[in-house]
Amino acid sequence: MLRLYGTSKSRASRSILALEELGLEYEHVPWGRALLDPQSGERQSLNAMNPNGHIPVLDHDGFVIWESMAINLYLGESFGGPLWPDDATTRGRIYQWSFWAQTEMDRRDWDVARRTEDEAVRERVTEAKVAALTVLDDALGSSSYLLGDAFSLADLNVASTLSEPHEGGRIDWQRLDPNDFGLGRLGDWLARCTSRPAWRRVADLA
Ligand SMILES: N[C@@H](CCC(=O)N[C@@H](CS)C(=O)NCC(=O)O)C(=O)O
Repeated sequence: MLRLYGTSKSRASRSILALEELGLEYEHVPWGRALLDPQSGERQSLNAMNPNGHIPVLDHDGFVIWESMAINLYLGESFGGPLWPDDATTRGRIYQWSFWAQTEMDRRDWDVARRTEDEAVRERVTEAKVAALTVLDDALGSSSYLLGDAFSLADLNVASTLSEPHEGGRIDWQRLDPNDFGLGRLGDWLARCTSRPAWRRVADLA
């Protein structure tokens, strides 16, 4: 039994997408707003499962795991399928891009730009973001997907870090359009990923 905790309007969407793309049966527990109340049952239960107090958390037959990318790699390894290649070098690329998404894009220090009124800070963060996105645009080259012609967990993990399903294929809370920054390959790739049926299904979830 697979149970995923966390609203789709959060980083939990990455792992919900992995469950959907892998075609797995799972129960979704859309914890979100109630977590803001330290006394709520949801908050107490979440803290008991994840000492960091964050969603998503996956419970697989009593094995509890947190961190969205770790959950997705665990799902790939456990359930395989076309998103999980047989050879170690191709899997290495999936690890590479998953860690890249976490360290180069999902940056805590960039969160300050969200809360500040200081335009200069916002501009600096946007510039840094575009520089990192250029690495991704270059890596795509003439390929449809990060590992070649087929959608893989590398694409899922990176695209879902850039744009949650309800963000309409735009990047982060700023809703950046890669085409506005001359990153056309990235724009096309992101549109390909975020228009997949799984993405549309998850956008409609609580
Ligand atoms: N690196 C973690 C980050 C998880 C995270 O920051 N989750 C946020 C939601 S997007 C959260 O749980 N916020 C509520 C809280 O921290 O109380 C992951 O990818 O799973």
